[in-house]
Amino acid sequence: MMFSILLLIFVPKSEAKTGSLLTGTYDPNSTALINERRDIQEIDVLRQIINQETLICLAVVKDVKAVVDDVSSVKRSMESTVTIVSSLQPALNTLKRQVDFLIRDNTLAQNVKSLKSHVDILLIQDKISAQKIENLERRVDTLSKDNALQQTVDTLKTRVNSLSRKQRRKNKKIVMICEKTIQETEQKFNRNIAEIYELLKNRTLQIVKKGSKITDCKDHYLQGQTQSGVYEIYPFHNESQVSVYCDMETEGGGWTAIQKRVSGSVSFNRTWAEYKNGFGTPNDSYWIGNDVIHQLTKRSNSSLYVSITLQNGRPLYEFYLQFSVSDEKDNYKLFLGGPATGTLGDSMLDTGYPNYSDLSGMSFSSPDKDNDRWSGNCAAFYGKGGGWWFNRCHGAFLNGPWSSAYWYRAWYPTIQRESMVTETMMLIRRH
Ligand SMILES: [Ca+2]
Repeated sequence: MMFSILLLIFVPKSEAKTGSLLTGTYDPNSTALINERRDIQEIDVLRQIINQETLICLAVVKDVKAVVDDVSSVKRSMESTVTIVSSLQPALNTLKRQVDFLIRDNTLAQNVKSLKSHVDILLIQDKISAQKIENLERRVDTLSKDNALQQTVDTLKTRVNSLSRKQRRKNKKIVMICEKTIQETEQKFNRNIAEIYELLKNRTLQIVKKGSKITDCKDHYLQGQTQSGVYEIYPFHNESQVSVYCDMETEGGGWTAIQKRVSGSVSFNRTWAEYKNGFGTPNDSYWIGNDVIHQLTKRSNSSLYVSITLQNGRPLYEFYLQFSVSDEKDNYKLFLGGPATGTLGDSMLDTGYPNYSDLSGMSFSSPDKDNDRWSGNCAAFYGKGGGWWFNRCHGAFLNGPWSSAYWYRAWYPTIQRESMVTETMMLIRRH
């Protein structure tokens, strides 16, 4: 449109100038001619400018056309893209729904998160382990490079091996010495044992043969005899043995029975000589003998334990701390001392009637030998009499006629019915 307007304006003006020159008078220096020339020059310049602008316009038109073509191409491309996008829209919608579903699935998300954390931890641990390994490798390298340390270790190993060998040799030597010492000691010990055995054997044989050590039941008890029964004792320190009954159970055991009555089969109506030497049998009823009693009590202080058992089985007793009997020249005088303790009560030592019943200090009397303080003979007064330490006469008399109406005051006042007595014993034990 712009190109067409420019052509209409310039073409008529140029033709108008040229017609004027052809029709007038020619004067090269005239003003009209000069003006005309100047106009022609300007027209040429304008023509050149127009030509140039025309060329420019043509180029612009060409460019515009190219732009228009490009725009069309872009428009087509956009339309194609829109078409493609439209065709992909369903697939995009599906993907969007899947993504939304995954976002809503918290469990899966948490699992993924947990796994991720775990993986992170593993990675950290792996990193730490790698670091440790690296450090260790560096230390190993350092150590392996440390020749001085290695040399020290080798030196120490050598020293330890050397010391170990020396110690082994030393230990072996010590063991040999110890074994030799043990062997010699064992031989010496065996020789000593054999010598001691022979010594004890000979000594035991001597003791058994002579009975020099077994003076009473206490010796038997001290040698391990704990069963009550009849034993042999050697109160005179010679080969004269005496059979006695030993009570190994009462009040600690070791008691020697100087009198024992369990039946009336053994009469106690005996002579002075019989009481001196003893009579009866220890496993039943017996009197040990006044000489033996004196022998047993002359060297050591002794105690007396009187035991009386009644028909109902009730055992009664009285204990006197001090008991001894003098020899025959002194008429086997009785020495009795307290304290007296027991269930019988004291009927020998302190009866309340010292001039009549107390027996300590009294001589022994028998039916055939009157040593009592009474005008008559207490030992022979009671029908079938018996030997005893009488005063004027007694409060206790254990050798009376067994189960007889003549047995009077066996242990007054506790025992007043002598027929009820089933067993008596007089036990002595040295201190
Ligand atoms: Ca008399």
